[in-house]
Amino acid sequence: MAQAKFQAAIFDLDGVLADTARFHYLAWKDLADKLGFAFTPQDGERIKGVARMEALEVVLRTGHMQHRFSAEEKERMAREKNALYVSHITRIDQSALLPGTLTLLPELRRRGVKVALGSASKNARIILEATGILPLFDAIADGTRASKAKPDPEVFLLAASDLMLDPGDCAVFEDAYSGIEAAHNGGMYAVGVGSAKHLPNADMIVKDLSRFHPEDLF
Ligand code: B16
Ligand code: MG
Repeated sequence: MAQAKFQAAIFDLDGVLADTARFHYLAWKDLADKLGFAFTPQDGERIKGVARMEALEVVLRTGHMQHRFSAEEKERMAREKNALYVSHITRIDQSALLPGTLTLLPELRRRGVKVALGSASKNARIILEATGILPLFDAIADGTRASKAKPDPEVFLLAASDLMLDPGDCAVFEDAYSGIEAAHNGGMYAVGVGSAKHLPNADMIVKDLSRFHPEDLF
């Protein structure tokens, strides 16, 4: 499949660069346990790439409790979940990075390709710092800057704008269906990281970043 050459790579964080999705899952499961319903790893698939308050709705719907709580109670639940999540991610180190992260990002920079983050997470910087990869980014667009959740392209468009590039010059790497949609909604090429079964909408699929060949797109 012949592709245009792109000038920038925009990476999602959880599930693409770092193995932090399981900490989101564990922290939401803790809430479900307290509320008295099961939240399985399969249920956890549905919170991937989803912004915090929307993820809370997904969790509450799983237990048929979405109408039971006030806005204030939901804010408190999200705060507690986040405190538990942050307690996990402040303890991680480079070993939390997924295969390929530590080779691909420096290789792209060596080729003159711009490297940006496009993550829904408000905790992205903590993870980049804890894993030591913060200096590898030319731009960081995360949940502290974007107000609209994927599949809205806002976070990816912010990254492109930081790099002063057109969306069509950027290729996005994503592990979530809604993230692939967000890339397409922004006019960007989308590399799915994971399985074709979960990401049928991706332009290209790699199992993980170690399987991606930079010369194919950059
Ligand atoms: P936070 P990504 C997303 O990060 C996660 O996939 C998703 O599970 C999480 O709910 C969301 O960030 C918000 O995270 O609560 O830390 O702000 O995949 O877009 O890098
Ligand atoms: Mg993700």
